[in-house]
Amino acid sequence: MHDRIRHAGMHDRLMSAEQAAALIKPGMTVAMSGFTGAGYPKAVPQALAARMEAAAATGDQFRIKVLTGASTAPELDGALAKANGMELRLPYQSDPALRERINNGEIDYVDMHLSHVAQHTWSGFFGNIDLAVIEVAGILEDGRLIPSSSVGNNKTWLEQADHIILEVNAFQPAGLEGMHDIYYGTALPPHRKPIPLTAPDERIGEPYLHVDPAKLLAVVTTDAPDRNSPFSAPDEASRQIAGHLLDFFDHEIKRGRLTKTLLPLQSGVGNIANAVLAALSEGGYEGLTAYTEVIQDGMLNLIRNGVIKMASATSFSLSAAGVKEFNENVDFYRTRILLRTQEISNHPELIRRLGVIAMNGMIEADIYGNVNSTHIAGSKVMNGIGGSGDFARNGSLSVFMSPSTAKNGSISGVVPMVSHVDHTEHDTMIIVTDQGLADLRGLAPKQRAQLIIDRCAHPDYAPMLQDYYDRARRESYGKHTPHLLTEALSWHDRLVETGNMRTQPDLQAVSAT
Ligand code: 0RQ
Repeated sequence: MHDRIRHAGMHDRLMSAEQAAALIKPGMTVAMSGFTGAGYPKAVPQALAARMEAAAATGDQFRIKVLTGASTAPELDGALAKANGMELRLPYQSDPALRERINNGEIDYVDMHLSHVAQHTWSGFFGNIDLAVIEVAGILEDGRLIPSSSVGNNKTWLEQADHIILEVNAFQPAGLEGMHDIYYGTALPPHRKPIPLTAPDERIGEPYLHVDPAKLLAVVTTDAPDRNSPFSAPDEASRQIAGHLLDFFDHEIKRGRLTKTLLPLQSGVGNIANAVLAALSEGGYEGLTAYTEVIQDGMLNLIRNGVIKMASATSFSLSAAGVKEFNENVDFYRTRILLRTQEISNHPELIRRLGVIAMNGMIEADIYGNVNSTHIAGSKVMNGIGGSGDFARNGSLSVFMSPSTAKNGSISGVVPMVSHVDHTEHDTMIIVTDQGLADLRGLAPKQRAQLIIDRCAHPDYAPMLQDYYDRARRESYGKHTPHLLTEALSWHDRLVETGNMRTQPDLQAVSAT
């Protein structure tokens, strides 16, 4: 471990996770590293959860506010949620235990654009940051830090927190050193300057994070892998979605709006995004680039086989097999991957300049192209908006993808009106389901509605949508974006009441066919 902690003075701060966790007091605002299950602290949060549980056993409440880069893992979000130790959490999560507490109303969750977190912190919207707990891959002789498998908000946390605890994780490959590009030129208005990045592979910063040694309270050593959840093999719906999208890219190439190298790709989280990446490797593409947040298995494969020549991101999100592949070939990947802070990976200025193709999953879209990425039946959060809004609003193409039904056909992915809006009709350009693809660019609301019903709705739901839309066109108060307001959310209402979006007659009609 001494080769990971090369700064002599830092050895004095070495202590156990339990000793370090004892520095965290109830009511504190604690910023932690971690983005999509990578680079999060693994020991201190668990020791902290044990203290919280001990407090609860004696009738005391021990809760803190937790800020991260994005989602973490059972050792952090899961442990603190189970211990009922969080009063507030931001900006993105995907943990089942945490989700349950949020949806029970026990934790306040600020679901926000990931590119906004740093600047909102600098502006003080989250109050004082008492402490930061940051995983790093190592500490240099001069005290600079080798970032871990994610960068996320770590630069901001190190700068803004009063005190710092570092976890040095020996499991992270030493070869991560040199893979990061930390830009120290961001500022608040009116002092902003153009960010000098014009291609995904450009370096504009330095490979290390800075820390003020005077703020450093503790250094804890760990040797544990990241979350590495498995990806399921692409199912039929995912393969169909990928097929429609690739046909669309070919069409755009023929029309001269894209070239064979496409434009820098952003790909969201989840199985569908992974399936699209897998399909790209069979599409005859080469020399592609990615300007994205997360590198998951599908993207690693594309880099491995040369389809993607270079990827810029802020984090990994790999399966166990992906971690093995990465760790064994880290020297190969270090020349092809750059990890940046999330205010740069998700920066609207850069996404717009580079013309990124944004491809993200969704919960549902409505007939006009408004997209809900986050909520079930309007009130239960799934994960969060993450970076999807940063990319959708600013990309040159914004694609949203979903199977046309969920939960064995009881839910339609296309509804009359979304029950929560994350991406408005103005941000959504392409909607894809297993049924087909709707290119909404240049279309007015009524044209969009008919195209989405025709191309994207499942055959079980298309007649219901057509019936709603036909009546809305006749009876709506206004005829620009026709709606029947008392009926628009009835599909969700029915889902909550009966577990199914279809009415009894609809169900009978479906079972009769
Ligand atoms: O539930 O896990 O219980 O089976 O949602 O759905 O179809 O497997 O798709 O994994 O791509 O996730 C929108 C959640 C899609 C994701 C979402 C249920 C479905 C299943 C997962 P189960 P699928 P995916 C960059 C970009 C927001 C953040 C983002 C997401 C589960 O893409 O979180 O884009 N996006 N960030 O059954 C009820 C519906 C449903 C539904 C799907 N209409 N009603 N349940 N599900 N549709 C990354 C970051 O920002 C970090």
